[in-house]
Amino acid sequence: MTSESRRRPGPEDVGPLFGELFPGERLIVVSNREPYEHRWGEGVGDIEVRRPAGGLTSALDPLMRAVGGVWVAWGSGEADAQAVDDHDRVRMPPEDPAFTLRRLWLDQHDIHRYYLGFANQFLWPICHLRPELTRVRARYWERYRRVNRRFAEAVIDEALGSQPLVWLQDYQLALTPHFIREKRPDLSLAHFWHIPWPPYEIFQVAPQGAEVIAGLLANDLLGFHLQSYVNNFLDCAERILGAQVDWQQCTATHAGHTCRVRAIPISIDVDAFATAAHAGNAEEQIRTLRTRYAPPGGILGVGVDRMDYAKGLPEKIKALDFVFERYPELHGRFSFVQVAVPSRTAIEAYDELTRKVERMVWEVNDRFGSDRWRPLHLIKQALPPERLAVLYRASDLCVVGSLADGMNLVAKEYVASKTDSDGVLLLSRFAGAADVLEGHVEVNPYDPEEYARLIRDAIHMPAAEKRERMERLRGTIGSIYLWMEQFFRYWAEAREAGPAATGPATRYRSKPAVAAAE
Ligand code: ADQ
Repeated sequence: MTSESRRRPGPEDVGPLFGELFPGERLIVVSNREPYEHRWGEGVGDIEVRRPAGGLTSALDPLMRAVGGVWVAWGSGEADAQAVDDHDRVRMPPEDPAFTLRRLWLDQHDIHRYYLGFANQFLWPICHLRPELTRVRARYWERYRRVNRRFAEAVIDEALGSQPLVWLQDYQLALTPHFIREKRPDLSLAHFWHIPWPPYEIFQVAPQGAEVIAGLLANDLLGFHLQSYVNNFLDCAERILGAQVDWQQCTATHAGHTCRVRAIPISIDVDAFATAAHAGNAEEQIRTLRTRYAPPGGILGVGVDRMDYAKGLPEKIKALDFVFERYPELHGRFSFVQVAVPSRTAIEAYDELTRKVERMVWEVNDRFGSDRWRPLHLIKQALPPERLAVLYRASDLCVVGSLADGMNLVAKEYVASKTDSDGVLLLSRFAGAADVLEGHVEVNPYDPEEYARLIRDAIHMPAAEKRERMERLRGTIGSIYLWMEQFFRYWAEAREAGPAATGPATRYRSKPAVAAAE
């Protein structure tokens, strides 16, 4: 059966699938970010519910609605504490309560040291191959451990008297599986790591690397986007922690427990983007966007990224600078809109990046722009996915120029929104998406002249080639629901394989693991 002939699973399929693989079982999802926030409304004492933007939380929402269960997350909304009961629980979604959101609270030190500190100034840069941007501080690590333990305690509390499946998300919670397993060795734990895992040569910089790996190996299943991240992780597990790795089975055994490590590339809700790109007054919105940003009768390019050094924004702007310098025939014929929503602004590297990007955009516009034509537009705003879908559809090409990226959902969102098959996706070879997609134009963000040439070629690409490439892209795009299905199938296999295997005595190459470091 081809990917075209098989119906793409939708949000309505995830509940039944979970029920089929795990009949009658409860699910606890754990993530740093929460799926719903409570905020103060207009009137005195009014509380409103908001869904923070985020592909993953919106994709897990249909699952939780179908399965019920509990979602444990940081209560980050300003009125969150007012909305919960005495056990920090609130039923969600508000219009049709189906699952329990269990909030835990972070104080300023937690946010600064656990979230902005160890998670975002150590794990994020090290996993994105930027050891020079790491900031190693004992207080960050200490607080990361403490907050991870509190997430574990909330899970243990919610699991009291039952044996739910526990699904953890991402790099903020690397130690939580270990802390859960310590108290509840009977629970089945699975984890998805959304960012890359770096090669051993880079990860060995991590002073607490052994503990981080041991924390993750307490899972029964650990998912990454790509096999190369799986291999890097297993290599680190073997060389840093001394875990026993079975390279054939892709498992690692540590402290008598075996964890299966699998590549499961994430995707998006393809139909939701396709539908949004055509919704209601989409045609009118497209005309408005093109009138505002594209030169009359000309070409419009788009980029959508969080303002993050991993996304390669200065490199992209440098390439666009070369486009306008080398190809003057494009003056007044081509404009580029970069949506770059500021994130983690309390961290200096991010603040510096914002200033650098603003300066570079200003310089390009100053050098090449005129009264009637602006080459670059920088939009530093968060846009709802429906508006992004229309912007994608309005654009003739999309440039994703990451220097390192676990997957990159924007690349897939562009393809899903370009239902008319008349766009070109330029995609960095350093984004995970470049490994799974076919039909994009691959760029190397470190080679600005070639990058510029490829943008120029994309502008002139014949319609037939665009269509042929878009069709190949569409055939390889996957779906968030297929990702979930694959994840659950691996999880079911891991459970069927029975209780944790007992491996040989562990040898440590560096520091002792979490258990010994208590
Ligand atoms: P991110 O680093 O956040 O995700 P990405 O995969 O591109 O990177 O996802 C960003 C999401 O935010 C997209 O859904 C995008 O539409 C949205 N977004 C970006 N700018 C926005 C804006 N201005 N307004 C509104 N929404 C905006 C991490 C990893 C990735 C991995 C994902 C999922 O770093 O590599 O693909 O998790 O696993």
